[in-house]
Amino acid sequence: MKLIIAIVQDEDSSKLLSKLMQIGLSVTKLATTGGFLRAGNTTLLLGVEEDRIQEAIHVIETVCKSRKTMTSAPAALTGMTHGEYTTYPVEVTVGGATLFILSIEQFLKV
Ligand code: 2BA
Repeated sequence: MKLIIAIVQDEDSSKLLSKLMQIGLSVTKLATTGGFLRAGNTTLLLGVEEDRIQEAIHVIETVCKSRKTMTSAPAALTGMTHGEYTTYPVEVTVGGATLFILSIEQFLKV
């Protein structure tokens, strides 16, 4: 068995959860926050048998779309007192999904 940790955008999470449940995969949904944007995203935990890993990845790929969002990056103000900063908008492409796939030593329900 493997553990898929999938970080997805909130907008995709409901549809993705439904699709994964429809094909009989067990999923746990966590509300998480991205370190860069400091915005909400969703992390799904899926314990998946090895022979269904590609199927799970395919569903995630199909549902999760990449999107562009604006964030602000700090920039030094030229000619201002030392240490003064302003921000400027930066476009960032987020997603589809960030996946970590780990081998599971033991899977128990006690
Ligand atoms: P965030 O950390 O909020 O990042 C959102 C998006 O901002 C990223 O999209 C990426 O396009 C951009 N980004 C992140 N760090 C950056 C940096 N230092 N400089 C410039 N742009 C940066 P994704 O790559 O699709 O990542 C979406 C979310 O997946 C991330 O949200 C984070 O929660 C998670 N994630 C991505 N890579 C990760 C990693 N190696 N470890 C843990 N979590 C990760």
